[in-house]
Amino acid sequence: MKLIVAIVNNEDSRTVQAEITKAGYQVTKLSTSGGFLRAGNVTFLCGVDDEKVGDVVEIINEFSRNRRQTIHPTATFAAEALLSAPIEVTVGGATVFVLDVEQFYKL
Ligand code: 2BA
Repeated sequence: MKLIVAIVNNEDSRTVQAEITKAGYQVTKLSTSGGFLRAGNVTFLCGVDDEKVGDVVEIINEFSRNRRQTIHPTATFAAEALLSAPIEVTVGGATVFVLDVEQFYKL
């Protein structure tokens, strides 16, 4: 068994969650935020049999888009504000980790 940990943009999260569920997998949604942009994102936990990992990753890939996002240092890093111009970064689609599950219980 594997645990898929997928960090997804807030704007894609409803669709990703719906599609994972529609495909018959169980998923848990956590409200998280990125360390760099300090903006909200969503982390999904999805435990699946090894042979199903590709299927779930494909769903996440299909429904997660790349976005250009601008960070305004004045709004976040007050101390460096005078020195810094806005920074544009590409966020996503999704950041996905696949972990081995040592034990799994439903008690
Ligand atoms: P954030 O940390 O808010 O990062 C948002 C985007 O900013 C990143 O997009 C990346 O393009 C850029 N970025 C992040 N750290 C940077 C840095 N030190 N210097 C320059 N640019 C930087 P993504 O790579 O698509 O990541 C989206 C979100 O996924 C991240 O939000 C974070 O919450 C999570 N994430 C990404 N890689 C991770 C990792 N290795 N471990 C844990 N979480 C990760």
